[in-house]
Amino acid sequence: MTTRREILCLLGALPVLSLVGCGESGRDAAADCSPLILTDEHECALCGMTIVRFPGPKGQACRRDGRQLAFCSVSDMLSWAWQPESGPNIAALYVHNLSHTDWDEPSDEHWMDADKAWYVVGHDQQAAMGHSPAPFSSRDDAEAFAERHGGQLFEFDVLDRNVIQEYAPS
Ligand code: CU1
Ligand code: ZN
Repeated sequence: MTTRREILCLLGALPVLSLVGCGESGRDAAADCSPLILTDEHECALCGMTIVRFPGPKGQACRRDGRQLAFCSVSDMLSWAWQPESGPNIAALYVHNLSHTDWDEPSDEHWMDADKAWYVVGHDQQAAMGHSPAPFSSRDDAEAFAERHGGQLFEFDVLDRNVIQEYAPS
């Protein structure tokens, strides 16, 4: 069934489009920046792969135009967010909170604001695309994870490509 939303998306250049949130099903994204529930319909906005069949914490972005993007990994979300053209468009970034859910099958009941998380970089766990920073709301949990799996703790503000290159070279 083709919905009105999909038709608007197919039509392309209507001004109303920025409010419709093409590519995401069943919600008025402009009015609601709360995290999506990921299904096997969602493809990573950076690499295009199906998101939910792989382990590791995922990421989401809500753009100022209301569009919501999902990512196969925290790593791909950060790569997108660090592109110069992305920055001004970001209204919110979310990551799975590993203080409350697990690495292998992170639950969509446990998203948190990306900029409030502690990240472990350089641990030994594999995410969808290889290494991915592991986000925790609790610093203690991040430290416990790093004791078990290796890696160093970083806050969002100091995380960048150089940190990833240094602590988790690909
Ligand atoms: Cu991927
Ligand atoms: Zn990806």
